[in-house]
Amino acid sequence: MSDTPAVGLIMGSDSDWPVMRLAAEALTEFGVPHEVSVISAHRTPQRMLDYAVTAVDRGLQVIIAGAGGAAHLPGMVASATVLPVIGVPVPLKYLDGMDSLLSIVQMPAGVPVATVSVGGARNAGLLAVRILATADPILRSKMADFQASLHDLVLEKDAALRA
Ligand code: RP5
Repeated sequence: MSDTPAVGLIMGSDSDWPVMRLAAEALTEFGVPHEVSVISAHRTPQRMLDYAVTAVDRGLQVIIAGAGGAAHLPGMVASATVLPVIGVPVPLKYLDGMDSLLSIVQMPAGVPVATVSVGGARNAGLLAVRILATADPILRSKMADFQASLHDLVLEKDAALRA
């Protein structure tokens, strides 16, 4: 895998980083080069569009977009790029992230966003790895090893219950 960022990790505010860093950590674990940016659909709309329309030419293959509240960033980015977009509903102080979830998941037909659970940034990172792995046998093998480690962990915990 080249050093060019394959995944663009964006979020509406730096206040989303404590959640979104889990996606970055998953990508780092798998050695996936990625870039991180704060891009707000509401406060920097032109920057958001510029990011989305230049994403393919810059070599990005997947975009992970996290936002909270009126979370329009993932959907608007998906409307301006052909790349797969994974949306992360970031939970805020009120409404337990339900506002974020519904804002991201309920997309109109024709403009898909793959939405993970509220706060599910780690799974967003892992899903990005799986998407990239469809064309990368080494990444596919790393994902298989990771899944095997999950399996082994469950068996260890199971055995510990009866120890
Ligand atoms: C959203 O507004 C951001 O994604 C963030 O979750 C939320 C609050 O942003 P700040 O007021 O903390 O900058 O657009």
